[in-house]
Amino acid sequence: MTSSRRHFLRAAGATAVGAAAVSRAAVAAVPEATEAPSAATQPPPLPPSGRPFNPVVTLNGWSLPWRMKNNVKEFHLVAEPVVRELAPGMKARLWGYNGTSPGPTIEAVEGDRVRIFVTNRLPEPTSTHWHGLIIPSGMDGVTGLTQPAIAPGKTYVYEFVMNHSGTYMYHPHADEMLQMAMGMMGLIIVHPKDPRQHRVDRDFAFLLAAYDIQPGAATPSVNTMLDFNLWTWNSRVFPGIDPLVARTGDRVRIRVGNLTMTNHPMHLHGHRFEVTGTDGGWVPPSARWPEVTTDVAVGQMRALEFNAVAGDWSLHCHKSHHTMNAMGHDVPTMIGVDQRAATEKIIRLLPDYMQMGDKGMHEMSEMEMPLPDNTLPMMTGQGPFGAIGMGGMFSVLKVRDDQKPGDYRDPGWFKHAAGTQAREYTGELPVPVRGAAPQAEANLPEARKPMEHGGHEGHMGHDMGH
Ligand SMILES: [Cu+2]
Repeated sequence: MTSSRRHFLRAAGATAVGAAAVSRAAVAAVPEATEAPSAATQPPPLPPSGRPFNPVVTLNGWSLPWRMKNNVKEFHLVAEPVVRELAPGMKARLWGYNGTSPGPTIEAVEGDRVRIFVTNRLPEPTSTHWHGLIIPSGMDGVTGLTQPAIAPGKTYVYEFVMNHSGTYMYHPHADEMLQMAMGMMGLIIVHPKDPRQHRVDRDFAFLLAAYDIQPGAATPSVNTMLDFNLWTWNSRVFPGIDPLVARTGDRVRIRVGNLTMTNHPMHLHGHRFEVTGTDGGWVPPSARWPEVTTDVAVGQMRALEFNAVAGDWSLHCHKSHHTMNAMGHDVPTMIGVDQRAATEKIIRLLPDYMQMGDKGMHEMSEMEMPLPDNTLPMMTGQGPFGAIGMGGMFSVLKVRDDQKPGDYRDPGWFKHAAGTQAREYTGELPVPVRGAAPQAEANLPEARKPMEHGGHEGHMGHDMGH
């Protein structure tokens, strides 16, 4: 507890220095966003002298306050090391902006002239690229190409007009692989000048980010190319991700940007949605089609819209290994393997050894396994009916008839009306129909025994030769 308090204070203190130039509200807002699982996320209060807009709800995040100076909206980003809680039980040493990873969301209104100061408190040079914004080439933030790198301790200023409403991102364009693997990214939301345009009742946003943090460690491995083990929304994993809370019938928008190294098919249960926007702008209504899953490829943003239906609905990446936390990768497939003989031998050496997985891996979601410090279980989360057995890129859309407009507090679990929920059946069953098997089961090779499992790469290639 003491140590978590220390991290909390250090993160908050570091932020206060950077944000002081912007507004006292920033300082007040940051500690919650840094450390608290902000299940009660509320849209931030609007600073004065901005045009009205419907604020976006950044999951487990916050929006950066600004100050007005001669009709220019001034923001101050501070690139710096941060501590981010990925979910209760695990903190990571990341790099971010103004105390958090991702950095705060920048919200502006179409037509706003903005001036964004970027101060570098990292140990190496950086720059900030404004992904998707149509601005002068010299403001594009590409180190070496459009500007010199921002050296440690230096501040650069960017100034341009937010010409198009939509969803955009910011991230470094200097030592990109490392700086993005460390969590440096943020959202830019440009609201329409006319608030009646593209209007929704609830507007959520998050960035997909992936980290490779070995069990027991806190700093990501920055040279990992594809084999990341923590799949996050706004640098949080389930069950640490805020639920998306709405009222029945609400028009809901979810904006998802992908700054990982692979694509993520985002899947929503219980609704048909349309992709209404990308980081290239709004999709004309005539070009939209219904979906329940949409792929968000690397470097893309997708805005999904739908009318909320009452219930508890999963929203998740459909790559099933992206809804698991670390430790899953090197586990051999054990389904159908009789481990008794091996287990007896191992227990003589390791009395605490547990034999697992021969009936599938669900049991892992129900047991409390001893884990290294600062490591999350692979499959976790408790629902009203038992273990949910998820991690990573998963959250719940909670839609309720009586959720008050503007209220984002977690309403608890859905109460299903009588007769609308799956239940155990103990009555008489019809004879099940089965397809014919192509050959006798006896002719199939046996499942691999654990001892024959060598290495974790290239199974197919090696096994072909045997
Ligand atoms: Cu995914």
